Amino acid sequence: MMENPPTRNSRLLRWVNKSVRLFKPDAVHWCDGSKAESEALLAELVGRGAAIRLNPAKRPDSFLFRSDPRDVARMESRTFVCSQSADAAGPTNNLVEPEAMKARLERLMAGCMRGRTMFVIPFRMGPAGSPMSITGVQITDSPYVVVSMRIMAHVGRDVLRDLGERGFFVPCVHSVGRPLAPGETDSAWPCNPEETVIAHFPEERYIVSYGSGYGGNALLGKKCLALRIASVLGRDQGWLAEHMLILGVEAPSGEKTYVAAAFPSACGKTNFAMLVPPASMHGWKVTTVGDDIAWMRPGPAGELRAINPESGFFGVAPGTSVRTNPNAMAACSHGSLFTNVALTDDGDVWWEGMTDEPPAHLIDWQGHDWTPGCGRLAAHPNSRFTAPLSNCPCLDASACDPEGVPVAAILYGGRRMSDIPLVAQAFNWSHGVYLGATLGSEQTAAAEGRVGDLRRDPMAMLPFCGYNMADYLRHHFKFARRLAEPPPVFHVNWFRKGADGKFLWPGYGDNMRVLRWVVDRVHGRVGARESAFGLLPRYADFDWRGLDFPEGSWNELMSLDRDRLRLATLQHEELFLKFAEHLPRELTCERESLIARLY
Ligand code: GTP
Ligand code: SPV
Ligand code: MN
Repeated sequence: MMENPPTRNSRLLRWVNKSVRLFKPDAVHWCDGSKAESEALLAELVGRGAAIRLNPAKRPDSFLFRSDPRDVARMESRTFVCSQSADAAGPTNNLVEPEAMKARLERLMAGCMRGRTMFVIPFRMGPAGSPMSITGVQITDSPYVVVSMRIMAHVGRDVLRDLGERGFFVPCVHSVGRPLAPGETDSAWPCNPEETVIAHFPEERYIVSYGSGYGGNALLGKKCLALRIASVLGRDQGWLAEHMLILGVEAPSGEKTYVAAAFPSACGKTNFAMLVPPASMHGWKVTTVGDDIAWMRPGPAGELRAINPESGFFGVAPGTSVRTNPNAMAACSHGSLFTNVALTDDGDVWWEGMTDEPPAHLIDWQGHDWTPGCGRLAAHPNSRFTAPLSNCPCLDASACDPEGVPVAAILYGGRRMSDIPLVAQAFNWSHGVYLGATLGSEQTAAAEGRVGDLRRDPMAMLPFCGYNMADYLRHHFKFARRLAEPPPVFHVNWFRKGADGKFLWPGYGDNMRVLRWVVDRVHGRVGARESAFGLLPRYADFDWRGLDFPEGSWNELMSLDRDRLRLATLQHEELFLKFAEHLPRELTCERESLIARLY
């Protein structure tokens, strides 16, 4: 079974052998990341009805998957940070003691791969030759995960070659948790929702995920490694792992400014990362480095440097259209995987918002006939496309630069119907950390929970921080001291609604107007006025070419209600109380000066 493994890394071999003994798969397959390997797996999946090959004339090299309706999003209630102490995991993570979790997993996972092939996927997060890149090896019994990982991470023979005999890697174990009895036919999307566990062992840099095949639960390089484990590595090694997109802004003069932005799940990172400026803003251009995760560290001159550790996009499908995000549409036009979207009669995909008029007939995400007005959604709200970075027409020229790109500004944003203005600049880094730490957002379909509920989501990292959230906030202050000059920080909100329940701000491409103000602030070209919330643009500070946005609407969009802001500080206090003695003093001071500004 283990004849001729393609590595001599002894830790890797020991771990793979141990996994074989425990999980008892029928076969072991070491993945080489080749196109042929992926094609063979996809052909097999199509053959047994677990995937649908889309019409090659419409969407070449692309496949549709339908998940079990109980396995459609990240499961935060089943996600654990198994640290040695409750203090290390902090008040916002689910904690189970490492030894107890391991005992539970050993019981749960004994023989869990019976009747299946165990795949070993060596992968790299980050550009080739980058000092910031990290190697992982995922063991999985899901061929869907194998073909997805090949898009989302770098998978190839070079990973094991570079790892060598002693190189560091993060071991990631994954099983769908559905062993097959001899002769038993497999379901199209095997999973085990009752027993799902996604466990992180931060001290050991080790991940085990059982029972789910979907997204961040199963593609372990993404949230598990590149955010939860990486945040811990960042704490220990002096860098930051963030739930951030990275984009480049090119001014008509050719000046290039990189911006990183943290928004919670399904709050517009992909759209913003691939923004198409309005035609009226001649010469402004946006390029994409990443749409979900940023790893940031101080560069040689004390500048802030960032890489996107991912090689693909795992983007929310609904709402994506030629009008809202033509670049994402192009990125998933070929060589892409689709999960839980609808199938058209001519073998293409469709989802809510892709076109104004829905097709007259579809097969919905659960495989049922669908017609407009039938009262059901055709695509699941958290349906996604998996597309390679290289497909993106607006990919930044430095997206794969091993040194990363220099980041000149950081944005934090949430989905807030009321109270929060379109944009504000923090007075300084400390105030910026406060704005990020107290970020609130209305819950989306990207995770279980009631959609629309407002929750505090510090730095958009609430579900992704692998250690004590308060220590993570403290790490931001420590980190900034290693920069020559901390970058300016901004707070944005595209989602404010008027009394009529409609969005006040057109959003999407028009967010370029906000981005331009940000870039102009970075380079000291435009003013701002002081308010209790932060530095605000004046109406005249914005580039309004091509948009008729009356000053009255602007005033509504930017308005601050002192009473409501005062009330909000109570919610901040509620969060801070949870952090107890771990809360950085800087944040207590920031809250005090905010309260002072409100009287
Ligand atoms: P994850 O991949 O889950 O981390 O999320 P993401 O932040 O990349 O999500 P995505 O960009 O796919 O967010 C999509 C949601 O944001 C959709 O509901 C869009 O309609 C909405 N959205 C994006 N940009 C805007 C905007 O400028 N204005 C408004 N009103 N909605 C927006
Ligand atoms: C998110 O929920 O923030 C995502 C999707 O980016 S998943 O990879 O499923 O976590
Ligand atoms: Mn995300």
